[in-house]
Amino acid sequence: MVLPALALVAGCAKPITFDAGAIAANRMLAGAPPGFLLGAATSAYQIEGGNHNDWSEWEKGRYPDGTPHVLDGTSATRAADSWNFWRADLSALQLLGANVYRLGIEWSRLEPTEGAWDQAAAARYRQMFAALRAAGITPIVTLYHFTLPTWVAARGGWDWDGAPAALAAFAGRAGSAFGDLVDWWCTINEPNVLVAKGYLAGQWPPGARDPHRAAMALAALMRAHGLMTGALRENDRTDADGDGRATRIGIAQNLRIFDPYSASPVDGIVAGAADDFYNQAFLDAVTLGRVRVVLPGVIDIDQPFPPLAGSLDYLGVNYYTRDLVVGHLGGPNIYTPASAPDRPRNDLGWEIYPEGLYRMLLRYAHRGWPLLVTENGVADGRGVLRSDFLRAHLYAVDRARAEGVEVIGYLYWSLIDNFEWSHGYRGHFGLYAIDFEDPTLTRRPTAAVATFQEAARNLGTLH
Ligand code: IFM
Repeated sequence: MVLPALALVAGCAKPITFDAGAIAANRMLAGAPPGFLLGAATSAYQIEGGNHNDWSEWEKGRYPDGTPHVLDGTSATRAADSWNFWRADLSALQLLGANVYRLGIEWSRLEPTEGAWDQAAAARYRQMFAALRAAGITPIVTLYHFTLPTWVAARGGWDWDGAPAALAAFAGRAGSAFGDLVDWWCTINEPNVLVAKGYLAGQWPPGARDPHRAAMALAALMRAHGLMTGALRENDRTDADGDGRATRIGIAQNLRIFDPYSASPVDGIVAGAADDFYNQAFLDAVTLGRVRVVLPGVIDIDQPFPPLAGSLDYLGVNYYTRDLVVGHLGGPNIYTPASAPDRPRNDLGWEIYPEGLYRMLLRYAHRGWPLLVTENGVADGRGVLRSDFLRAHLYAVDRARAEGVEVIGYLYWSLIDNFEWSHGYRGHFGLYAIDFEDPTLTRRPTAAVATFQEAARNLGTLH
């Protein structure tokens, strides 16, 4: 009874279920146009090692009950050491047949104190971008992926009203320093996740559980994105790839399906509210050119903010899973996620639901932005789920494209195993596995590399 009820409340006549035979028969990306972006993604802090910021401080801390902020008390001190092993990452991309790589630059490394600029670090990033381009791999550079320099955190992080301007100044500097090598920029990674984890769940810095602060932080991130776009457009005037455009700017928005668990109105209302705050608020702000965050009974922010209007050249879609929502109208949590019967789960317990990617691509089609899947992946330490996961999610992309959705690329998360925030080294998302106990940190291809290569051959980026 649960699933039909679910479909009814979700407003679809029939639940969408992919057919295993159709997925197996699909020639992944065979119909994608030339120029389709196929590659993988990482973030600076999760792979580089050697960074000092609000997260490295958070890692040292514990909750009041004594448990460490990061499972097993691990840290990203060395991570995958990509600061030194970046050439191994480049080889891994080449073996895949990737034509694009989304990677981050670390704000705290480049601007360790306010207004400073680390020339040696900038030179290393330039070396990486130049090597990628020489290998025919387009860099997509993320400017802010969850970590703040300690000087920003000391002023209050996203509670500091100077934070949006400070991040925009960094974006402008990055635009001038790297713009001759980089056209594709991602301003902010998953503002909604940052707010949910850092300001509602208390699991990431600054460790708050405060809906009012959460809404204010989301509003600050909206302002930051608008200002960053302006700064990038002003400071990066060089068309690095000769396609007539000096910048392509997007955000990477985590999109999660919130389906009501049952036909109970409470599940439906709460699923809708979660969807509004998590999936929709940031994108509405961009569409309307207004900083707008509404949490009924908590806060109602609605102010014009012209820099947001027209600030997206593409929408980055980070898609992983769905939550089946059992809603609560009182108590500390507005919902508890229920288990979907008979669906596989990844190592972190997330439902594997490729139909959700298809649903999201359809939902965000025709909003004025081409869609780029900037992250999609599975935590799978045993390497038994990833190939099928990739095949099924590329089927979702192909099917959406066949129905007229402008999907311009797909990036698997992650290129290599990395530091998975509060899960430490327990979330093995990599197409290449790393044994973090092994001093060589060798990148070892998982079985999914062959599946990725199959897609790359169909696309024509691997011969
Ligand atoms: O590792 C994260 C990444 O930093 C942001 N998107 C989701 C990934 C998997 O949890």
